[in-house]
Amino acid sequence: VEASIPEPQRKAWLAHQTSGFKDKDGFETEVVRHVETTLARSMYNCDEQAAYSACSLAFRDRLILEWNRTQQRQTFADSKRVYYLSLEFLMGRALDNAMLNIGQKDVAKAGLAELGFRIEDVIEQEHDAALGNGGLGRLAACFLDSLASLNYSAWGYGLRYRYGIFKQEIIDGYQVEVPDYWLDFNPWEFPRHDVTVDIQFYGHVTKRTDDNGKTIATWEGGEIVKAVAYDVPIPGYATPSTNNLRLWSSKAASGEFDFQKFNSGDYENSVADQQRAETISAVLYPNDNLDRGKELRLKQQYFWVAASLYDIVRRFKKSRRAWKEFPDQVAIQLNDTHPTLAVVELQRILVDLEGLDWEEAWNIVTNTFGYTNHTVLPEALEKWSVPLFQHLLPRHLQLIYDINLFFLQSVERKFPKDREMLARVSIIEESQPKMVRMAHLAIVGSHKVNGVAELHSDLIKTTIFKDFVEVFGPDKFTNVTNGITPRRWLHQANPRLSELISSKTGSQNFLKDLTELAKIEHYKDDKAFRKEWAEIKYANKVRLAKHIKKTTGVDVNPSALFDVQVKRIHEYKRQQMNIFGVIHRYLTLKSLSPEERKKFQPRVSIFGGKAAPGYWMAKQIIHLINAVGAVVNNDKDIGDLLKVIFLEDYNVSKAEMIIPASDLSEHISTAGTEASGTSNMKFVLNGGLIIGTCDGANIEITREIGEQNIFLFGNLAEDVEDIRHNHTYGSYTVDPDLVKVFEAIEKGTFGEPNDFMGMISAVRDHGDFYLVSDDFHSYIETQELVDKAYRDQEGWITKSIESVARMGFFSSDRCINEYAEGIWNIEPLAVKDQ
Ligand code: CGF
Ligand code: PLP
Repeated sequence: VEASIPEPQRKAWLAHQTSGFKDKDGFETEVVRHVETTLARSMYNCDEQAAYSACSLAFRDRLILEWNRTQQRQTFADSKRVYYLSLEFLMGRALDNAMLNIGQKDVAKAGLAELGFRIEDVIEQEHDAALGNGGLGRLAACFLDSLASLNYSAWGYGLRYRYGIFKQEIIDGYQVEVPDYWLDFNPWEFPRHDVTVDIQFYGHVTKRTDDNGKTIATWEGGEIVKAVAYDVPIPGYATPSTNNLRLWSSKAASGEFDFQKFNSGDYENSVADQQRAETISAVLYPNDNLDRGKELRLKQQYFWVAASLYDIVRRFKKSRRAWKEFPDQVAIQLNDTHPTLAVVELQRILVDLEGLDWEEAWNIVTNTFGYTNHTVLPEALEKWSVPLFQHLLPRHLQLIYDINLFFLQSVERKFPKDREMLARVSIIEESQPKMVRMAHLAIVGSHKVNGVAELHSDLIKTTIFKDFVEVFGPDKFTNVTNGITPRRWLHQANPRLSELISSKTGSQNFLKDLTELAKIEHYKDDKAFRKEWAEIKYANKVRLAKHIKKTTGVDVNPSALFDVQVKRIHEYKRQQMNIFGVIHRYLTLKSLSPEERKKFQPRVSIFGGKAAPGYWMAKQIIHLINAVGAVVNNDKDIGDLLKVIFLEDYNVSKAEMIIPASDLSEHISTAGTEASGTSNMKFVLNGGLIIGTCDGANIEITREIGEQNIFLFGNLAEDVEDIRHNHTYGSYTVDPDLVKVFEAIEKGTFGEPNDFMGMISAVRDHGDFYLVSDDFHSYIETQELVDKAYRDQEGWITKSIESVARMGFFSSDRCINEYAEGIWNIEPLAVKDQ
């Protein structure tokens, strides 16, 4: 790298390489410098917000040096890069993570203390970067952490939404959505006004034949929008590697605004172009596991994919290699079907712009892409109407038809005369209007397709993608079980537990190789170790109890069992079953004498999560939880025996506080519906036990930690279809305990019953699609087993320690290494300590 710096600049460059703070005093100097110059404030009026900003800038300076070096190292190595395309990156806060990954949190803590600040208060100033809905976006964020920590040459590509997922307020028990404007001051992004790409929409296609008889298609007309790059440095843990997340922001191509219109008095329209362009990256669609088919969403997808591919291709072309080497240099992973247009866009670049033959281009395309499926829910599988495509992306629609034609011809050769097979696998659905099936396009355009947990990967092969297994053979389909980064989800979220673990494993190496957790199992009978283990959990619960008091006004007893279900609100995740169970518990307690009640295990039922703004049933569930809380929490007969809490605005930074404080967490989806789940892994890694169904990664968690350490219940995925069939065609009765719960709601125990009738009739009158009634008895019984197990505190601690010790498999490092070996064919880049 050094040799590449021109002679006149080398001396200054070398001096600069050693700048940045090295110790506490140096850190303080940097903070003061940033307060006084970058922020143009004085230390006299430096509040916590300014301290946060200056501290972030001091760390950012360090990161950016490493980021530059990393990019240069990767360019010089000229080896294969992986590009992770995700429409969501749920990053959370950056400062704490940067301090820990760089290994300078202690320095910052001491420095801030000398300047008169508590580091916790400074960290709290940061606004979450919430560019995602839930599990899928957070998985992408964990992957970025692992890619950098493992020294892979990797870039993330996403959209820079001006508004991330909405902020949730609970008013009178109802969810209210408030816009999340998070960009006021964001020290973690670098605008790259020099890196812009023109993106075309609409227009028409003309075709002509060249001198060699080849058809040349040209996409003309329409409108152009500018994509501007914003770069976010991603620090690896305990390595200098600092990767890049590039987010695109949309801007009008035609400059600021139309002066002519302005001068002629047409004020509104003078800014219309600009506003229309900026709308593209304005807001994240707030649906999790639901496709709504809105035009603006398709615009977002193409805008982001086209800008990213332009960037990737430009980088490849600098190496002056032959096109056929593209897949040796570039791997692109499609996170769900959202970026599937990239398949078509690359084919367009190669055929229309670079003049390659169709076959050669298509070989390059299919060897470049991999596709990750995250759901089997039909309402989440993306489809776009053909007329919409025709209007917005006319050339891409033609290419899709060509891709489909060649694909169907190959299918026909393999399955002659099987018309139905052709209709089933076709990329075009012959409906009214016709639809483009994005998952089919993603499968046809990729060399590997993976699910995100074993059960899920099996299910996609036997259900939604069954025909494709016959067409392509089973080897194209594989599994990579999800993982989580132990840096954020253990070391950062639960520092005391991390420290206790390192005191027994002998180092912090378990944060790089999570299987080293196994060593703590030797200490599971060690009295002092167990005592500290329990104390840490209790302290985390005290902290959460304070937060509950502050935000809801309710006092909860930290000695009670904390039972937590935090995740997006969705019928398939079955928060309704949980709250029905809570009502059952309440009714049981009310029916007992005060003496009998005392034998009951006190519980705090904690819920959190956002409902998509248009998801009526999910909003009703939130309302019922709050309505039950309002009654139960004020019932003098009940006292500390049961509290029901809804925590507002669940997000990554709240998750970091809530997860370490749980005794029991609920992962109770209808079997076969939750592809994996990742919060289940986070809870167990923090010493909480799980009550769950045999679904998603719960199954592999059970295999790793042992059946004795998890509370499984409910019907199995393989039986769900038959049970549903029986609901419709056989005899169907609601579970008697659940009937009593419904009666209590209908009597008005929790306020106006009509407010909750949707939830009741879904179970009672509309076929109970999610099997709430079928699983209710088993759920209630298993909750009783939980109470019993929790009363044996010593037994509980043993389960907790054993579980954590056996969680090594669930690191996102393992997961990323599996992608690297099995899908991307890429190796880490050696990094010499500099
Ligand atoms: O992806 C999900 C989550 N809702 O974001 N899917 N989508 N789409 C799945 O439902 C989760 O089960 C999974 O853990 C997550 C990440 O793969
Ligand atoms: N939302 C947030 C804020 C999270 O932190 C997580 C995971 O930790 C999720 C959603 C995903 O949760 P689950 O896997 O339970 O769906």
